[in-house]
Amino acid sequence: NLTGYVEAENHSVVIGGLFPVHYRTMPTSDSDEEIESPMCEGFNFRGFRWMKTMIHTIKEINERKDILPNHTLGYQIFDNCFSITKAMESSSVFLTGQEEYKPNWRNSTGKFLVGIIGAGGSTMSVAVSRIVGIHRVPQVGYASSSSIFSNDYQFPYILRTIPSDKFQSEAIVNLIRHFGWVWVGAIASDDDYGKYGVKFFREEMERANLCVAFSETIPKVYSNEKMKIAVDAVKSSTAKVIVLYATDIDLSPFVLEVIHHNITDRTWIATEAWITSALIAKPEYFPYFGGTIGFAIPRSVIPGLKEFLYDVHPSKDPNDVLTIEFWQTAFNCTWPNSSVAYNVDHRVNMTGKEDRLYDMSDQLCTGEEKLEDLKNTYLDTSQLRITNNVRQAVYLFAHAMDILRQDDIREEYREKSVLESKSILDYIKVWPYMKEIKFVTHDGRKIELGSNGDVLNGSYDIINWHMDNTGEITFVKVGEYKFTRSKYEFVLPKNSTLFWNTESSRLPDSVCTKVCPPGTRKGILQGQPICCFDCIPCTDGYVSEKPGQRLCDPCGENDWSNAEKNKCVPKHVEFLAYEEALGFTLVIISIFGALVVLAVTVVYVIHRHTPLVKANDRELSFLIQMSLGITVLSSMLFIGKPCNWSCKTRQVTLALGFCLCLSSILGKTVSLFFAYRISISKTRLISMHPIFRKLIVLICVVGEIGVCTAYLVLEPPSLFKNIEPQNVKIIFECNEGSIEFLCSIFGFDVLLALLCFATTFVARQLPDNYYEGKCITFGMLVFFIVWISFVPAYLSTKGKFNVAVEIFAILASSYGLLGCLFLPKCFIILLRPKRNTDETVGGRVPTVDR
Ligand code: TCR
Repeated sequence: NLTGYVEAENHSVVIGGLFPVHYRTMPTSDSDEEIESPMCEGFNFRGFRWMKTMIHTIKEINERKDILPNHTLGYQIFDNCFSITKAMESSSVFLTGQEEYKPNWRNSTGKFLVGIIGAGGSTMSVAVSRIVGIHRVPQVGYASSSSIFSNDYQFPYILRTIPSDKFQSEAIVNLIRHFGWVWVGAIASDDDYGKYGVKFFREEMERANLCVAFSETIPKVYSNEKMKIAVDAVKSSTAKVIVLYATDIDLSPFVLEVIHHNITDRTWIATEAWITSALIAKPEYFPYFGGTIGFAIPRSVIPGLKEFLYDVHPSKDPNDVLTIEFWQTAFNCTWPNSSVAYNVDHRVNMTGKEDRLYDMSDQLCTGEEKLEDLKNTYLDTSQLRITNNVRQAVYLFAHAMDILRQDDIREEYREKSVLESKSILDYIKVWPYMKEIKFVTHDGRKIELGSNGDVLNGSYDIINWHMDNTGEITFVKVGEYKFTRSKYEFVLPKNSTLFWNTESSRLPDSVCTKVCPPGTRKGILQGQPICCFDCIPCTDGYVSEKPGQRLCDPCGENDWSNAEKNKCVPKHVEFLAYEEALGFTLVIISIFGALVVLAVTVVYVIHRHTPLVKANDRELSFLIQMSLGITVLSSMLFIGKPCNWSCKTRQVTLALGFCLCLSSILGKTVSLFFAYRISISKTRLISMHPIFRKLIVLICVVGEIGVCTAYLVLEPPSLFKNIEPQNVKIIFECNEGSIEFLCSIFGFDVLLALLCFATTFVARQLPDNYYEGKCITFGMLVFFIVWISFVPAYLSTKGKFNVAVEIFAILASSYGLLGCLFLPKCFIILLRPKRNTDETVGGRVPTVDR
């Protein structure tokens, strides 16, 4: 089934060629009795062109006289169908000359091979499986944990008794999360174990929203620069927790490097491949590697193994070179008359730092050396972990063949049982029984393999390195991690004591940036991993109460952030309070005003029979005093926390007060106006009857009351809490209800004021003993000035000042009127009583009707 071209005869040499002339191989099924090379499909024109070009070039060279004149080249070219299997198959054809699917291979034992256990590390297992896999030889890995073997397409004939590293990478991330680390470095060995392990680890970290600070590899062949890169990464990073994904053998040069650079204060997370390794767990490394935490295959006790291991002695078999070497190395002596050289570990020397000196020992071994005195990993049966995997790998074959045997017996028609046949095809028979096998181990553990040859469930021990009293490193089991394909269970009892190799032995923290304190939020740093961030204080009105918040939360409508931005506090309520200086002053002024009004009234009452008081309508004067009292006191309604009733009454009271005041003044000015007209026309017009003046007042006030009532009934003002979210304060103010009504009630007042002014302005020249006209004119001017300047001041202030401006205007205008209208008169009444006599009054001026 191998396709290609050969042209070899008559040539001195041939060049082999492999080209992808097809895109893929067609799937084969397990049940095929006859093993055949897979068929190819999908013709690849490009590959075909490459292949043709090789032939063309060889022909060209053969025709040329100037190059290789006495030789001609032949070729043997195969289509590899872009597949590893085909490529391996054809490459062995190059070497053996056999069509590989009918190979003439035989096991050197002369017996039939059921499968292979091994080959230890993942990278080696990959290589082995490439070759034995094309013949569908089952392979059981006991330490090949890389997740690539889960890929059934690439490695269909590999089974394992060690869990896939996918589980371990997940477990490591769960451990990291458990301890609250977020910023973790990773160092991998430069092989399928480290690289795929770290790849999975990174993916899991990302999924858990944690960050990998750096990820470097330890070179397989010692290289100063490459090692420096890894060590520098560890040294310069702020990550204090580092995952080491490597086997102990690959790791040891790195360990020496760490010690050489005196890198302490790091916490190492170990993978199962070095957590219990005697190569790393040396007491002298403890200052650097103490507190290491990681996962291990659960320990097992294998009955009888210890005795078997002790039953080793070089004298038993002079050809057992491994035992001799074991003995020589263990006891540091040379076995007499043996050809086995004393072995030196070159790899250790390669790092440039001698780990331990291996000298050729002059001492001869006596054979009396006691294994019991030896403290050696070989004899240490306290940590049987991978060892147990080896055992289970053997059992896996045995169980599979046992089931096959039972099936065999049942199929009685079969002449010869498969196990006895010498047919090369027979391991193909065993294979289906190995797949998806289930069995129970000697210590009661269930082993179950999935369809891709991975163990489906299992557990890891969580191991922490402590130092015991004797100065030895002990592997303390602090927890357990159980997993199935979809679930995991992380058991780390609270009371288990953990040793951390940090100052003060506290749990190390490995973060890029410390958690943002309350009051701040995480700010993304451009181009940096999510674990590195800025802490940005919350803006006003926003808070973060817990540490490490991504966003600040807005405070509710009634709340505002405090200065530290870690709490929402009720907003400050603003209104013009009695207690505060401004409010208090205004109250004083208004009460004082009311007292002044009262005083004036008292003076007027006492002197009610004097001409001055009687002149120009006494009653109206009293009304004016009363109304001024009302307006001055109404300003108090504006002070204090507004409530519904004060909002309703304040504007109306004010408007009515002014209305009463102004209409009374109007009553006076109208009569002055008439008096003036009479005086200039010199004709005796009927002067105004006093009742008309009262009538004016009455009509005005009743009209105003009507409008005010409508205002209060239809669209009354009400309390309004001004809660703007972006505002630091809640402003208590009055919503004035209908602006139209408000304008009309005050508009009416303004109209009255204008009328007053107009009439009195015309009549100001009236010779009047008490300057009534001039006083009113002046008072009205003050009134206008105050209220005109009030408008811009009112519009440009906010909150309580707004109210204060209004009160100020009320008081100022009231005081103005009070001062202009009554002060000069009181002056006359009290201090110039002479001027307040009938003669003066009667003699000089035409008296306006009493
Ligand atoms: N898988 C590693 C090799 C390995 C190993 C070990 C070597 C594992 N555990 C213990 C020595 C001791 C796990 C690999 O390459 O797949």
